[in-house]
Amino acid sequence: MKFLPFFVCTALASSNYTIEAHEKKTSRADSHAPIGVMGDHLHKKGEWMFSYRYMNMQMDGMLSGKNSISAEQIALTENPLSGETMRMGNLADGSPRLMMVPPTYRVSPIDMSMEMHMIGGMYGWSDDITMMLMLPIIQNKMTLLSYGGSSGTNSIGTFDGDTSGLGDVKLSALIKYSEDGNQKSHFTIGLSFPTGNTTKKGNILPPFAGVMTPAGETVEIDRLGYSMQLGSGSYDLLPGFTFYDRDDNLGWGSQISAVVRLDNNDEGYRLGNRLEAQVWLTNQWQSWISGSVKMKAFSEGKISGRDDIITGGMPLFVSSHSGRDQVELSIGINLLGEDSLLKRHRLAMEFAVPIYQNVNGLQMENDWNLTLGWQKAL
Ligand SMILES: [Cu+2]
Repeated sequence: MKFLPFFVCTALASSNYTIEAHEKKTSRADSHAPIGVMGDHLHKKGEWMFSYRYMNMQMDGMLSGKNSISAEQIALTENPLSGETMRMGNLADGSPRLMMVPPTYRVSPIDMSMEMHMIGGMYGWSDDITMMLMLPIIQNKMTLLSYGGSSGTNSIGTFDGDTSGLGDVKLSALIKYSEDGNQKSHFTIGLSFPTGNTTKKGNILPPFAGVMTPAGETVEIDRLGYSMQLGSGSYDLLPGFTFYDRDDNLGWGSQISAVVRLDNNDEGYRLGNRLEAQVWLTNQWQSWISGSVKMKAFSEGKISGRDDIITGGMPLFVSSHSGRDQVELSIGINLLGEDSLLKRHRLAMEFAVPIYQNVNGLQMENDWNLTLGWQKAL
């Protein structure tokens, strides 16, 4: 028993050290998945975490199925929306200028960036259930090329379209399924609310520019294409399952998740359902830095129904030109602050490139995706 006082003294003297050691044990650079993975971890009861992610998805050129298709080829392709009536700006007297959609596409997307600022909050409801709220602010920007006349490949100039605002807010519960040492798994069940605008309008450079209107001057149309809208317009169910295991400094994880559209939106369509699977490997080089490689595959269905106001001479106005299968590879870095001001601040980066894309109809080709993130647990 003479060891007891010694033990107590040592324990008291080293209690600071013990707390730090404990934190180091539970907070490791690799205890979060690559930053592109959402809802990868749980929190302890009463613990808060705030996060900010900047995401940039860059699209370049067009695909027909798996193959690249040039803007000129698109201008020679028949448009299924041909013959529909659309408003293209107003006449001098202020009345709508109604035009018939020409037989072939007159506008082709050249490139697009979809930027997202995502503000996230997590809260440990209990040790087994973590609530997660995600609030996205979206900025879409597209550059397009217009062709003059009702057919042919006489290009008359490029123009930009952009939309921005709040996207669909998502609320999820992460429910612990198992925990055995470093091996953890949880279910996710979430709901996406239709807070993103689906009625954004914009301008296009019309095929009659330079003839009926001044050269280079854009006119207003009543609704931009599906991919420029900011939300799904529907309530979407977000189920998922995440697994993570680690052996010393080598870890691996996987997540299966889905987006199930629960209803048609007010515009008369629903976006396709989405199924996604990702697997990642992590290697922690130091307790404050880990690297990762990840493979992600997803399959997204076509839009069912359509928005009758979305029409015109552009492939992305066709509702069936939506949904795709894609596989991408990414590398990532997680940093974890361990001392003073930086303590428990996390910074992370992930960069992904697609290695396989197969789109329905004619759609833009994904070039790369970048995610930067900051996280802080309280
Ligand atoms: Cu968290």
